[in-house]
Amino acid sequence: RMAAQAAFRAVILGAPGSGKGTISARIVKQFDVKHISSGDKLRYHIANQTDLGKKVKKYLDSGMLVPDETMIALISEEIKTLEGRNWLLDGFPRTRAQAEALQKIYPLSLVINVDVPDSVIVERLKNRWVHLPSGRVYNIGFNDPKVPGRDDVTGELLVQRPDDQPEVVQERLHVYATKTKPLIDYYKQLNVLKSFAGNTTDSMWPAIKETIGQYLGR
Ligand code: G5P
Ligand code: MG
Repeated sequence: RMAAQAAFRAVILGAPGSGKGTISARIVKQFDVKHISSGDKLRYHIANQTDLGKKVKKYLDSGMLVPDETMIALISEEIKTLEGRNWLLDGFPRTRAQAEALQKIYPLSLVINVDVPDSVIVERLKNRWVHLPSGRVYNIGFNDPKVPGRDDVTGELLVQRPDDQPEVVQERLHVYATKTKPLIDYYKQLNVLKSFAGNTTDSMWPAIKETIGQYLGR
């Protein structure tokens, strides 16, 4: 790998609950890549009751999208702190306006599109438990915490996300289908899209790892 090689800039795209966070954690473990989850950032602000947190809470609770200007400002700031590093965005962009704003400042190396059936997603989200401060995610029967109801690293209590209630999940799937799914075509046209379909993370992971390895080496 040549020293002058440009940084790897990637996005993981997929419906709510498709496994973006889970796959991102595997990528970070395997490769020298920094992970930015827009949802984790927003939940951090909500938990800490910052001005931003107070402003965005109603959107997350109801499964609606936070306004584009707010998201573009937040994520641009985050990316700035990673100058020259390889990064992977999870949950951003989610609209055409966000995608265009990102592409203008940082043309992407790769967009990983994760395609999991809605029926599988709905079942998974019923069983999701999260450690809010870190964003660590568990699923009963898939990756159980070592001690039931407790985070593996800190031992702190796990909670269910308010937006994992079935009605809100339906709203999020609808928002994804109408606002975010069209980005698949946008990125196809830019020749950066790679799609991976399956019912489980384990079944998709080898191909995803192989693809990223082509950019970053093993
Ligand atoms: P988020 O936080 O970006 P979503 O809805 O896009 O939320 P989510 O729910 O975080 O995505 P994920 O990261 O794709 O899902 O999935 P995950 O957490 O890794 O996996 C889901 C569950 O399945 C977990 O329990 C995991 O353990 C389990 N799992 C994974 N693989 C398997 C498997 O193979 N088998 C089984 N059985 N289980 C598995 O956004 C939240 C909100 O923030 C706002 C919006 O309001 C949004 O609704 N927001 C934005 N608004 C505007 N613009 C943006 N850019 C925004 N970004 C966030
Ligand atoms: Mg996530």
